[in-house]
Amino acid sequence: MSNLTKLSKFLSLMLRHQAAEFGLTLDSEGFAETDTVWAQVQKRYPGVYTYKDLLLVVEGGTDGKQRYEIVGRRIRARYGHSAVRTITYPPVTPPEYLYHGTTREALESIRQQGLQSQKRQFVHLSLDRDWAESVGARHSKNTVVLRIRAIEAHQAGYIFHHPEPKHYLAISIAPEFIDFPDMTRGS
Ligand code: HQG
Repeated sequence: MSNLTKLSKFLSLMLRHQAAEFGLTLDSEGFAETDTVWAQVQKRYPGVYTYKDLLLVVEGGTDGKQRYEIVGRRIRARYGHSAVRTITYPPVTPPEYLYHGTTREALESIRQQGLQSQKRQFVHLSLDRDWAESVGARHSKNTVVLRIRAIEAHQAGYIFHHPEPKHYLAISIAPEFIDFPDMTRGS
């Protein structure tokens, strides 16, 4: 793991999952004081990182994900939060289709219950199939990409958010808005 990836994972731990354990108070949009976050980085990794490293991580990962943002004196994770804190985002109109990469093992349950946010606050959806494939591949080799008829769900009252160029979020997606691949053809 590169040094900056390690720093990014630590920011994720603080800003997505365990803010209180690091003395951080997230506001309703998920922001914390950047000074406090930076102090925690220095405490955990004395002399390892410069403030410029923090800014580099915020600028974006080599994988193109913009996981964090700094606004004024505050910093936040744009997406990925555990359900421990309710983060609010403005609603948006989604594109016609969005994609979700999951595992073959989860399919039956998703057919029954639809997509549920599990341990996070939101279900994470991607703009394109390839991206969804790589999200699913984090969990298993048996990746399945689902197509979400997002605009139809939106018209039926589902609320979507768009916190980062590659990601859309929704609290859940009912099975009726999900196009499942025809597994009998091995697709
Ligand atoms: C599955 C990463 C059974 C769902 C990525 C997924 C992403 C169900 C897993 C972001 C289900 C949750 C989030 C149901 C959903 N029954 N399984 N009813 N509904 N699932 O990690 O979307 O690199 O919480 O398919 O890029 O994999 O960290 O969500 O497999 O954008 O910045 O339950 O995290 O970003 O897994 O990933 P996760 P995810 P970072």
